[in-house]
Amino acid sequence: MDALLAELAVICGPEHVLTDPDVTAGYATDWTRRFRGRARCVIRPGHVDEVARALLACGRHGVPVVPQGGNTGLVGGGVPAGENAVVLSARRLRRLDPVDALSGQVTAGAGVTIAELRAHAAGAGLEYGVDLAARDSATVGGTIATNAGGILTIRYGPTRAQLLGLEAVLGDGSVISRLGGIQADNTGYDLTQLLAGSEGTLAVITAARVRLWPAQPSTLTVLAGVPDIEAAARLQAEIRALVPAVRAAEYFEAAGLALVRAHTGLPAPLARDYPAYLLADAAASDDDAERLAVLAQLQHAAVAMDAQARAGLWAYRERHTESISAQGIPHKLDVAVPLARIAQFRAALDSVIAKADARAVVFGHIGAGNLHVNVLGPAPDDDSVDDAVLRLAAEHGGSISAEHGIGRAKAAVLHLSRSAAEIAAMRAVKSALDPDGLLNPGVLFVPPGRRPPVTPPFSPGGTTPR
Ligand code: 2HG
Ligand code: ZN
Repeated sequence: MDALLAELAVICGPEHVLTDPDVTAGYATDWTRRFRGRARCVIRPGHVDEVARALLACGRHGVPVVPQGGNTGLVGGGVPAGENAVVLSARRLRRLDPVDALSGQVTAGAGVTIAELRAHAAGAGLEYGVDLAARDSATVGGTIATNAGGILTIRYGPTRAQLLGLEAVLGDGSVISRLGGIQADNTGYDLTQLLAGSEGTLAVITAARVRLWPAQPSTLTVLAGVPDIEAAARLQAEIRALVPAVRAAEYFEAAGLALVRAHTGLPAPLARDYPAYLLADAAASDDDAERLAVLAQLQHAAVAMDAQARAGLWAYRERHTESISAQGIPHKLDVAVPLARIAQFRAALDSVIAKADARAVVFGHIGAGNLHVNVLGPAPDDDSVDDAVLRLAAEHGGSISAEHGIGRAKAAVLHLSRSAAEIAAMRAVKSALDPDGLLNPGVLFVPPGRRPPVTPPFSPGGTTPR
């Protein structure tokens, strides 16, 4: 056994240092199967002190560390690229404190899943403001590191909006901890917010103090057929104008629905087929429901008012990801564009996809302008369609990553969404906190000597010069 493995076995316990390639392969391959490497080993520390000692040991041996949560990421940010790195799985950091009902807060370990945290909060009559299809595997630590979005973003904001403080270990083994839950705390740089969305490049997150919201469960879900994305964008705006407590506004198209139905055997959701669909979910009163009844686009919608019927409608949206994966390895291009330009973007996307001789399945969180463009056809290592779609989003004043992060997948095109000055500042932060480049090298920033930018640089104001 090499010296580092022996040290890690002492720190974490030999049963928590995994080296069997059949076992470590699952930690070194991402959910899409597009990004895969090999792990020197996988460590599963059970306490923040073990994380700190493990990082020090890896640093002494000059071995990089890839922090990983539930491994549900979609941009290759939680798996190694080569064969040298240690994967640090945070799944055993499973602290879950009693809910502090007085402040509406709770402290949770990085390895607690989103479903567990949501159930824990619900037990106290409160709600954790993040929910997503991967809720049973995605973890608190992973969703903070990626600043995950999800279906409730239009109601409660992304993960970073839920955070009051973090406990985390920096590359040099020092522990920073702000789990006191003080809301009024204006004492300099906000390190919690810095680590949210840092994708494992600055620290290993071990626990979080999060705010909880008064529970406001869904009472009404509608699934409406619409002629196109413009109509879906308009309809969600009309619904949100009439009903104050809309929780989600989701979008999918006929092609995605066909894949879902073929994969799951679900029946058609509506009496006839439509080119596109809007799924909206609200904590609606009877008065709200009556107000919605005036909308012509909802005349032929499916309406669900109990949990089972609501889950039935949500299945058409939430089972897209697995149904697409059953077709092959998708290129997942998670973009956001201003709603005012979403129809123009969608039309231009068709010609980009046709040129690439590919097919696209488009769905997402339309209330947030967030579309998941899943492209099937091109080889996993062929980035040309990725570049074209991401450039198109930037040209339409959008973002190349709405909620999944940059990871390895988009590091080479970060300049499409960030200015040179911003990237320089981000690199300076990285060098200050992780001077030896121990944490997640190759994520967020292209490693030196790799592929140069292929597109014109970002210009302030959100559009790329043509
Ligand atoms: C979702 O919204 C997830 O369901 C996954 O963000 C999106 O599979 C995808 O592209
Ligand atoms: Zn999503």
